[in-house]
Amino acid sequence: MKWDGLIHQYRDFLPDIKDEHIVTLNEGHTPLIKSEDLSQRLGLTVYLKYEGLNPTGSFKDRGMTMAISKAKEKGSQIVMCASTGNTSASAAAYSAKSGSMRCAVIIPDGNIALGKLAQAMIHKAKVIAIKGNFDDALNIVREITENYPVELVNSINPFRIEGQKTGAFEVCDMLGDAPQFHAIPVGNAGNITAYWKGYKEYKAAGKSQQLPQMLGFQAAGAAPIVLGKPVEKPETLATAIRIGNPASWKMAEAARDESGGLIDMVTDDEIIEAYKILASGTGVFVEPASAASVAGLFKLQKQGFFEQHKGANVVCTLTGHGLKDPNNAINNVEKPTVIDGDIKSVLKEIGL
Ligand code: AN7
Repeated sequence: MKWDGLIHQYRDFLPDIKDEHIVTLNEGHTPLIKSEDLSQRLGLTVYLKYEGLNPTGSFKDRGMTMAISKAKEKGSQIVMCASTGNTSASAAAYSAKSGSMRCAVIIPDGNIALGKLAQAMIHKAKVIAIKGNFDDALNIVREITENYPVELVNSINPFRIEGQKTGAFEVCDMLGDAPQFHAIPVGNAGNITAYWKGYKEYKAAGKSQQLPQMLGFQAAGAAPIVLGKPVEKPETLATAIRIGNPASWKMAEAARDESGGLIDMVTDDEIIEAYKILASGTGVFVEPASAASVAGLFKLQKQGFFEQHKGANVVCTLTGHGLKDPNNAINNVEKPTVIDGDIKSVLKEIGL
């Protein structure tokens, strides 16, 4: 199958853009993996939309191809974003691919995963670390992009949402219809907004028959939508979703309410448990924020939420690759023991 990236694939559903302006790394077409282990544990039929397999290792590439292409069409020379890491990695890579744009990113110092920082830097973005959190960084970026000829590529940029909604199209295309439930982590709330928009548009076009209930999950230390008020000092080890005042707050609530779904929160312990179960039981390595969707399903299952829905299809968006954040993995496993380098010692260690 020929795959030239999601703009070419889903052009009829996306803003107009000429071929010459399209900036693509052939993102999208990520696998929808059936998890027998999670299906059995949850009494559901669980599919994992593994967005870690996008070119920069996260779902952000879907929105970034659209936003950077539109910036190129406009003749922008500089793009800018605030980021907990993945947006900056993606913006940096797509700016590099554009061949004409520079990229500046503002990140919260000390709170972005190592892999993401490495990506932004190797793609030659101007990386600015501030003493503050994501919400502070986004305020600065908003102010600068309003007053200078700089293109904002956070998900407030509507082209980001447009690109990201293709995740829902792919789920429907691969599954034959929308699932009954769609579980997704919520940080700045762009992705839940995008998926819901995608599901609605696909159904309206006759490409799918049903709409899912959207199940969004925030980290307990950074759960403004669940608490109904901004969180001044968000804290979670899932640094990707360490966000206290999401830009797409209202639209996330609309996705929740229109779909008859919910937005709940999961603790860091629950996130890490789901993170380990995904890796050891299904063979899928994600970053902690991504595991929030699976942690949320476990929480709901314990509460009896799925009692009436045995075997129902549920799709979890696994937003980012585990290799983004190797420190979290290493801190949560037993370190290998160092032994003598002879066969006898190795056999003993394996238990043979
Ligand atoms: C792995 O990169 O906000 O609710 O600045 O990286 O659409 O914000 C990242 C968010 C989930 C939350 N999972 O998505 C950023 C940033 C991962 C993420 C989210 C993010 P939104």
